[in-house]
Amino acid sequence: MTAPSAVKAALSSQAIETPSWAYGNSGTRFKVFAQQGVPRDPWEKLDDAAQVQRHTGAAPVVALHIPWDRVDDYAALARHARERGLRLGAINANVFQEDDYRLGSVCHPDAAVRRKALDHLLECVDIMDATGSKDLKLWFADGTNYPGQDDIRARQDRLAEALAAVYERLGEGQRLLLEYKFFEPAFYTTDVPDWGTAYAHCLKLGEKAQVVVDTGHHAPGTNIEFIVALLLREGKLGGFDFNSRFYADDDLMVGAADPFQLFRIMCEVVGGGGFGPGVAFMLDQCHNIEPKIPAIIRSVMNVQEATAKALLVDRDALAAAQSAGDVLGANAVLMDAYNTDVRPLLAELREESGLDPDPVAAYHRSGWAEQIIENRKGGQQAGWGA
Ligand code: LRH
Ligand code: MN
Ligand code: MN
Repeated sequence: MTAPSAVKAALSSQAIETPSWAYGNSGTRFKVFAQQGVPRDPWEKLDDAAQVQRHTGAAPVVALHIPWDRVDDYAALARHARERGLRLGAINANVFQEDDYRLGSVCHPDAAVRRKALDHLLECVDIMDATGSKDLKLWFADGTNYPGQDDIRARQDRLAEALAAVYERLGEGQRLLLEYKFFEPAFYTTDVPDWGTAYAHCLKLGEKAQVVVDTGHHAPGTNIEFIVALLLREGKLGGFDFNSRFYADDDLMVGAADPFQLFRIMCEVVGGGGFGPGVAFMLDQCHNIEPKIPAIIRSVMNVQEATAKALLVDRDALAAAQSAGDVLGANAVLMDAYNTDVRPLLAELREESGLDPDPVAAYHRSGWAEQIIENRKGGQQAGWGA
């Protein structure tokens, strides 16, 4: 097994990005359950994110969603983040919540709607300039519900045109991250349904364009780690939207439904050289019925645990077993790492960094939950689900 000191050193460099919308009220299309103490604006979302960082030391980045996090002064918002030991991460564009987008956004048959959507994407790059964010994350709800409704290939052309215009606008060090999702809200065709479509567009665009793997956006049984391995090999894995699913795009806590899958994904990341700057470890989750801040802390810990196990894999032993054709031996190397209890190692790492070994307990003791319930009335809805 890899030496614990090397595992700890690698873990200390991991930055997990939490989504601003995870701090807001959310729900399903049936009901949004408002919770007490929920942030009333983006500033307060960052205040909560700072608590996650304070207790985990591993979540220094926060993703924004525009317009859910619209403010007058984005540079001031970035300052607010910095003052709390945070930085602003991906800017998530939103071209799916206006009446104009009934038939799509950048793939819409009407050029005026496409222009409106593109303008929003370009505005998001302006916001990145102001916040210092490096990543523009694009997810399109575009698609059709009925055969014949629109021309599948023409929609791809429109998509390519919009992406090229956005790509052109990117500055030095900025990336376009394209996210795919196999269905929903469109049911017949989806314009970016899979990694292959996202990859084909990113390949044409150039090296600043990469694919985002949202773990909840695949059909049951999909081998996500294979996709990760392949994208990494091609230099096209931009990052993750981590979450768990049982059925569709459930947005449950990462590592809750299938910690073994998360481990297998992290094994490919570590083995493929994707651990380090370049691959963004973002969460894309909603906490509909559970308290939000502890759920986000738990999610960060779940990612750390899967990462620690992946780092523990004895790569030399694995390679030896693989090249000897030792099927069971190779599998045993992986399972040894997966079955290791890494919680003591992570507790030790936290103590060495001056943190409480138990972040959830430390949060509960901190009094923050009581304070926000007392001080904040009428929390903001995350942005959808009503
Ligand atoms: C779409 C998605 C995408 C959105 C987020 C809120 O299902 O995964 O990343 O921006 O949810
Ligand atoms: Mn996502
Ligand atoms: Mn999703």
